[in-house]
Amino acid sequence: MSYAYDDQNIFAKILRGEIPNTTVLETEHSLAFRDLYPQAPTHVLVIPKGAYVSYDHFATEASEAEIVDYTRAIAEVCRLEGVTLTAGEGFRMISNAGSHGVQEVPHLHVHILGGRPLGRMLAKA
Ligand code: DGP
Repeated sequence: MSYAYDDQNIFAKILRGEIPNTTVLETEHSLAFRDLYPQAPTHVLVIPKGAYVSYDHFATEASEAEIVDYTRAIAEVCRLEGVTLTAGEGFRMISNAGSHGVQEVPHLHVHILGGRPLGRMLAKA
């Protein structure tokens, strides 16, 4: 079964310039911008420009150039935000997928969170 991508999702609209965003970094294949509802002092979303729903979709079907660009863009955002282990106190990356992952926007995004202690990874169910 192939992955279905809805090009009316909010991040597709951001990529088309139809709605504004606060850009942190733009590269050939990736865009990073601030989350509209930040949950930590650093809360940046990093998305590929390609039409991928989730990380598994991206890792399966993206080109090597896209994968390298996206991976490096995530690292560069961490550097720009001062949360790397070389310059700061660390961060958390989260990428939600599908209904069990509670993904609201069906375009691959990695949340980069930092700037304060983030607590345990998951709340107890
Ligand atoms: P997720 O549950 O992983 O799909 O998280 C989606 C995130 O997207 C959530 O933290 C809020 C954020 N978000 C939703 N709409 C917008 C928007 O229009 N602009 C920005 N910058 N962030 C948005």
